[in-house]
Amino acid sequence: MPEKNKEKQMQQDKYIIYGSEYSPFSVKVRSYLRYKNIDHEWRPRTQDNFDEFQALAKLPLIPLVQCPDGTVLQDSTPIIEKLEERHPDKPIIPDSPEMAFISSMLEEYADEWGNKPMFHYRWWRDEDQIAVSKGLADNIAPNAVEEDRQKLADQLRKRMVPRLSFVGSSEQNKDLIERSLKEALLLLEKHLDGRAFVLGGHPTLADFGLFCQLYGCTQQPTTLEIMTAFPNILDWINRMLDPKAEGELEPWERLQSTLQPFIVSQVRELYLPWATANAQALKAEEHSFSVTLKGSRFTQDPMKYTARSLHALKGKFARLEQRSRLEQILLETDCLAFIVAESW
Ligand SMILES: N[C@@H](CCC(=O)N[C@@H](CS)C(=O)NCC(=O)O)C(=O)O
Repeated sequence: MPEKNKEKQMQQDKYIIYGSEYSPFSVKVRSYLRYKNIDHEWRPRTQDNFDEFQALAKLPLIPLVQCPDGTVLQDSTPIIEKLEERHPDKPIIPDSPEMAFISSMLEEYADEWGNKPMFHYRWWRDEDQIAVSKGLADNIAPNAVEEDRQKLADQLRKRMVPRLSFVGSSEQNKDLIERSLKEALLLLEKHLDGRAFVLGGHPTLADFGLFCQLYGCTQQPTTLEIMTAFPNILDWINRMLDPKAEGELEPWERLQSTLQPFIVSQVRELYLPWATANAQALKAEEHSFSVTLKGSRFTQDPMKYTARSLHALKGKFARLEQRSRLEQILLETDCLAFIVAESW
């Protein structure tokens, strides 16, 4: 077989993931593929392969996974859930229904709220805008001459800064978003003391969702500086870039003393009231909504995707046959009323 065809043939035997080192959701799926030992090629989306990417993409978003049979998958949560069905070894969804739900709820919080501080710090201050746009341009145009790369960095910075409002980053919301990251780091640092992964000895969906947003924070000068005070989190991020199982998961009773404060602070007091208000605003066809979170007024334009994914999370709860243990945990963390409420 000619060398070129052999190469093509080999490519068809594995998954191809189009992504970027600067895209938390792409890094999340790449870590998952690495953990599962699923044969794959990480293909950074660059100027050179942009047409190839566009021909495959239904949405203009990364990550995009092309399966060996040619099927294209997008959106990190369904990508992982689909691959989990096809590759059941080393499951990342806990066996126990209550911990499976907690893991999904933490992932949902990370995708929808945890992304806010990452994105806000990325594009708020000059120093971070300059560093990240340069890093992005280096990734997108690795073969361009320096002058063209600088031009691209300037264009990216100009394009991305106005997108801050998409995640609700504004003068009014800035303090709450920044405080939310610092509180999350303090609580997670304690939880990861002497613990390899969020739910115990191996990674679950919660780790993949949480770590990638915080990995993004290590690429930005302001958040990198903040994160140097959290060595357990930095070690865990390093582990999560190429995770290996180290042991069994722990039951809620063993996790509770440090995981419950994290869930209350981040899921109960931020993600759930915000996502619920977001869904209600969409239902009422409002163009903007406000909600009080941790005593601060937070205003944002509603996001359809967040309403759909909150609905999907609630569906996971509603479909559970045995949920008395989970109900008890959700009562203890004060999340239950939000999970059972009609919102859509
Ligand atoms: N819900 C999606 C979100 C994906 C997403 O927002 N991707 C960003 C990068 S992290 C993106 O592609 N933005 C547009 C671009 O980079 O062209 C997922 O989980 O995959």
